[in-house]
Amino acid sequence: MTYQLPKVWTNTNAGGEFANINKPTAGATHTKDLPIGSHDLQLYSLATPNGIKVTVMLEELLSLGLAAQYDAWLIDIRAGDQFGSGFVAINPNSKIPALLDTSTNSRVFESGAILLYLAEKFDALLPANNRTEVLNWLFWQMASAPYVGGGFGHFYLYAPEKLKYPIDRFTMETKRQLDLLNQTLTKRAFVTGDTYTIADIAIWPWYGRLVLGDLYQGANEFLAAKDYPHLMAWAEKIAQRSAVKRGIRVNSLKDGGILERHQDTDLD
Ligand SMILES: N[C@@H](CCC(=O)N[C@@H](CS)C(=O)NCC(=O)O)C(=O)O
Repeated sequence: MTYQLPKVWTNTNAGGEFANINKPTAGATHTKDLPIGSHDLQLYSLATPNGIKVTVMLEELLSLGLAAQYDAWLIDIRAGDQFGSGFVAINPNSKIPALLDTSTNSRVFESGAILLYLAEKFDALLPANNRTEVLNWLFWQMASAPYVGGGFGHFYLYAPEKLKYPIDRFTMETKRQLDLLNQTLTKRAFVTGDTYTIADIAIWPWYGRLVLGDLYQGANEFLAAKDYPHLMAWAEKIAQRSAVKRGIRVNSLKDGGILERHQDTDLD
């Protein structure tokens, strides 16, 4: 049905999967302090693609022997935890992931900024001789993934009805991005060259999991993921990393998930 535009938009609640938490205003809706554990790094997150980027990064740093111990606290976005006053003080944008580094009293929000912050803090996974290319792809991911998540995934899976126009539009753009990654990975073992970096860590939870069929049910077939063999091989290779296997379980509400991670949590 064609939408007759009113002169001024008002919120009539369009329905769909996240309608109960979506609203047109920013800021805290209730007072709630965040818990704080014993480590310098306090992560407030959930194992969505954006959340997984950070837990995989932290687990990669730990597996390199770096002192990146952290406390991971679950933020249940379906329950509205992201609108609590403590969380909003760390991320005024009310989205996971958010990080607090108590050693420098820094709040860090936006998953790309968190990856960059941790890479610089620990001098890892951001090679100095390829820094610009890594940042190219890190920023590419941050700018491109909303077409996949907010566009394709929303209309393919979450919208209250299947609408051809937005599904066609966002499927086209998602496939263009998959083709770009596939072409890039034809020439390189990892997205930015011979080594695994924060660019791979940012890109895999979206594009890797999408082609592996772990993001939106059936979407790997719908998008003909088999047509991107180099991307698929890269996705499978990264899925085998032990830090990745650990990272995707932290702050996860799914079976096998570890709701929160603290000092003694055994993830192996
Ligand atoms: N650009 C942000 C996006 C973060 C984001 O969209 N987080 C989602 C979960 S993946 C969220 O917290 N949604 C809660 C909400 O929209 O209320 C980042 O990469 O950190």
